[in-house]
Formats: sequence, structure tokens, C-alpha cells
Amino acid sequence: LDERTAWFTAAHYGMFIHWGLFSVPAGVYHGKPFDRGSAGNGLSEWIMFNAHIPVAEYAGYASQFNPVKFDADAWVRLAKDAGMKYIVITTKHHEGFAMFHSKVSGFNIYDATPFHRDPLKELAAACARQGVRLGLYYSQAQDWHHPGGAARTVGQPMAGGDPEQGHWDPAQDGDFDQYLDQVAAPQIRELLTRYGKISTFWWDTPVGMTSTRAARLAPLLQLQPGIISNNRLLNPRVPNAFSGDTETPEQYIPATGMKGRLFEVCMTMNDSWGYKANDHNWKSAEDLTRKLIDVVSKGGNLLLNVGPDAEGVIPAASVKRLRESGRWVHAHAES
Ligand code: JFZ
Repeated sequence: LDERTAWFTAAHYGMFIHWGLFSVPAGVYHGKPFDRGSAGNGLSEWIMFNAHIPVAEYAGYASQFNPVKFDADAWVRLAKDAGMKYIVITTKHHEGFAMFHSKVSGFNIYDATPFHRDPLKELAAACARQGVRLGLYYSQAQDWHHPGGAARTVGQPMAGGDPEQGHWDPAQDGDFDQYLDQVAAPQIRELLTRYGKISTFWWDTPVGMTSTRAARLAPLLQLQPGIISNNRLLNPRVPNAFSGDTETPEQYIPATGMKGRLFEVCMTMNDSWGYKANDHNWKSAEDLTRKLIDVVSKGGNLLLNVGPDAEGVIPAASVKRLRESGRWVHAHAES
């Protein structure tokens, strides 16, 4: 038994939280619902890309982002009541907006919104108080706001390739290596030094990443001894030096598990990760419970997603399902 990963294996179940500026448009741009954009997806956190919203216009959503109903303790309590042992939250998704008080870029929830609070600080404190582990999602490569940040090219794999080819606004042009050194790396350093103990780190969509570039970010994880990381720093489909600790099957459960590798299935309760006002395609509580049992029976973890809205509220449909399914979990789990 690996001492570093034992807690993860025993945890079985975690809460994924996709929260960002995208919670403001909530899947609708200029009155038009974006259910299928140029990226071929209707994910609310992809609306900037799908609708090719100009950088300056998108940044304007920050003035409307005031999630005064955000209650860190209530979120953590909800996760616990559902039987979850850890939380993984988006600290910066592809839109480039930091959901923490970053000194590296003013494009963050503390400095750029009327909210003027650091929700990550509050969440970290609540997790520590209630004994729930905290993990951080950070989009290291795709960043559609900061110059030089990568944007995927439709039709190309979301790993490697040309980081600049998917840009739609000249404001995005710049040097990818400079972006990595001056935005991504220092923000990751902030995340791993200013919020107490961090248990997992969730890289995502390594567009433009090479092993040379991955090698400049990977050592930052040493700032948190014992941290676990997923396989999306470089190319998740190719085993390599940066495959991290966990495989990340997305929206499906591998038929026979993943021999020799830890894995964490991530799933949404409806069809979007970020809050999407017109997405009512909810899976039933029973279905979600069966999926949890299926994943755990194969030796994996389930990271089940919620998408809080722009007021900081986790949708009632999600809360209802977590509570209903949580009753089963608590009745059958050992601890
Ligand atoms: C990524 C993000 O683009 C998405 O917005 C969300 O955060 C999700 C959890 O992760 O989407 C992916 C990443 C990898 C694959 C598919 C979608 N993949 O490997 O099939």
C-alpha cells in the first residue's frame, strides 16, 4: 500500500466544482443559448471559445459577478453529507479567470469583481475545519485571456500541437513560453503555498504542451509534499514521465477498471460542468448512486461535478440528488 495515495484509494468519492466567470453568462450569449458552438460542445465553461467572445468583452462579465450567497461551510457540509471525502475546485479554467486572490494577474475574483473576497481561502478554511481534503484544478495551458495562453484548434487533439492556432482575438497573441513562466507557473506557486494543505492537483487539456514545458511546471508540485496529481499535464493518452498518479476517464466508466493505475472517473450530473441555466438534463439520484457503486467496485474514485451559479449557489437539482444518493452512501459505507 502506497502511503501517499492510500487516502485517495480509500476516499472513493469526491466533489468536482466547476465555478468561474462562465457562471455569469450561464450558457447564453447575447440572448442566444450556446448548445453547440465551434468547439462542438455545449459546455457552459466553453462559451467564450464557442461564441468567440472578444477578450475585453468577456472580461466585462467580472463586473456582474457578485456571488454573495457563497457559503464555503455549506458547500463542504453538502459534500460530507453526500459521503464525499474530498473536493476539487476550478481555480482557473480555460477562460483565464483566477477564482482566488492572485497577485500575478488582476483578472481574478478578488480584484476584478464587486465580490472582493477570496473564495478559495474560505473554502480551504472550511475544508480544514470539517476534515475534507482539498484539490485544485488549474488549466495550465489553455488560457484564452492572457497573451500567449493556448486555445485548442477544433479537429486537433487537446494535447500538444500549436498553442496559438485556435486564437480568435489578437489580444490573445503572445509567447506561450512567456505565458507559462509569467502567469501559469507563478499562479500555481501561489496556489500551492498560500492555501494550506493541498491534496490533489488537477491539470487539464495540455494544448501546446511539450515535455520540455511540462518539465518546467511539474517541479512546482514539490511545494506540497505528498500531493497527488492527475495525468493531464502533458498528453493523457500517451504514458510518459508526466502521467502523474491518476488516470482520468471522463464521462464514462471503464469496463474492467484500470489495472496498475489509480483512476478517478469525472462526471457531470447534467450535460455541462459549469453552471448552465437551460440544461435540465439531470441524471437521477438512483443512476448516480449506481455509477458510484460501479466505479468503486472497479477500484476507482468518482469525482462528481456541481456547477454553482453566479450568486454562489449550488443548483437545487444537484443538492437534491446529492442528499438522496448520500442517504444510500451513509447507510452502506463503513465510515
Ligand atoms: C476538460 C475541460 O475542457 C472541460 O471544460 C472540463 O473542465 C473537463 C473536466 O475537462 O475537457 C476534456 C478533457 C479531456 C477529455 C475530454 C474533455 N478527454 O481526454 O477525453
